Amino acid sequence: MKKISLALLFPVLVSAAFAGPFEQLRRGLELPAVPGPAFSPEAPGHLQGDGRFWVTVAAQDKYDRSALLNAGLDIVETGRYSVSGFISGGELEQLAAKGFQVKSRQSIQDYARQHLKDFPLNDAAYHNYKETTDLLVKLAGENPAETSLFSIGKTTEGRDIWCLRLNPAEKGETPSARPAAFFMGNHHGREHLSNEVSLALARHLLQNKNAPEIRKFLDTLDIYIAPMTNPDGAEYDIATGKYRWHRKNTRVNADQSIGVDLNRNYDSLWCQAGASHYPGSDTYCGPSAFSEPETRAVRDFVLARPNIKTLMSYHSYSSLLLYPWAGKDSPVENERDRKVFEALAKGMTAYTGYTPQQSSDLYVATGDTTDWAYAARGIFSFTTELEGTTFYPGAAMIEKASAKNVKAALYLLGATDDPYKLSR
Ligand code: 0X9
Ligand code: ZN
Repeated sequence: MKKISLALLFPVLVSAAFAGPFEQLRRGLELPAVPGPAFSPEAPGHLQGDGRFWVTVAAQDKYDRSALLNAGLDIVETGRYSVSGFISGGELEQLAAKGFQVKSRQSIQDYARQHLKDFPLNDAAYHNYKETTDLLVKLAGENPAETSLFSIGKTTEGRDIWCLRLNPAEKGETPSARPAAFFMGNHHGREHLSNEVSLALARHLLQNKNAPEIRKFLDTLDIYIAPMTNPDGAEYDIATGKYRWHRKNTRVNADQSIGVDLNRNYDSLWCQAGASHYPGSDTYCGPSAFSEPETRAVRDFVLARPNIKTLMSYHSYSSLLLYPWAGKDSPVENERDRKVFEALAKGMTAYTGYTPQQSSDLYVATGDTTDWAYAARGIFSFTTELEGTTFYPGAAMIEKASAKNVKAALYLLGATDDPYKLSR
């Protein structure tokens, strides 16, 4: 009931956020006024109609963080005593009543005024969808003996989700008995760095294909790299020439809000803890598990390839390496598997310097890629939260994050032949 009435209220709150009533809303909630932006570039018209707020809320531990996620907060930054992130106007209104202490809040328009300095012109080094496609076509064209390129499915808007396969023995969708590793980027639109790291991995493997340490992978493994799992979301994020902090895909929901959170749409405890049934929420789980063409494409790809042993889903940001379970507090039940997860995490973070931990130690969130892949197929699946302090860390971060994450990926590839060797 509550959710239905919130959904009905949402358009009202959104429009209230854009005119005089916004001030009323702020006073009505008895929250401190947000200090004005340090400077005032042109109004962020590209965010018109976006009713989200950037908030900082007191949170002491993973239980507080999980409760906040359940209350609709899309947690982006985690501090010792607080978290920050985006929340819809309707869900923000409920936070105080639910016992949370909102330390600061600002509309996404004010947040953008403070954060959009000279981007995205300076970010030309990042690959948009066309550039990503072109690069993959180029890599495949230059390395016909080692690679093949195919689409694992179409998105909501009809874009292809490209997957580069590195395997000289089997091409395209031909099955393989070789152990396989599957790398994915850009489940979340605004996390453009995750596309770059995936592309850097593909480039590194092919540029060094004759070096013995890479050749052994090409000769024995079946490697798949899908850098842009959510191209609609990534394109939507940059479509106006200014970033929109868009996380989800671009499905138009019943209430006209945009998008389903693909990392809440997998069928692993779907839409229980840490996911929202409210379409306007950034963690909206969708109308049903696998309701989205993007997650169905990943599901069908994985289920069709029982040879997949390891999986990496790149996200940003926080410098973390996360492994199941994400959807519950308890550790992976199978002790041998747990040892493998911990050993792989330790091995990879030796190269990145990131913090290895069970996903739910960050917060409990259901329906993510890695829980599903491990539960469905026993795949050793990881989420990397790349480094940085923003979704838009600038061009220099591409090289920095890629260098260490490529090394971590090579470590993962080194274990893909038999991950259980790490439990012995
Ligand atoms: O919330 C997510 O989907 C991931 N973080 S992000 O900031 N990139 O959105 C984390 C997924 C891992 N799951 C949990 N931490 N429970
Ligand atoms: Zn993400």
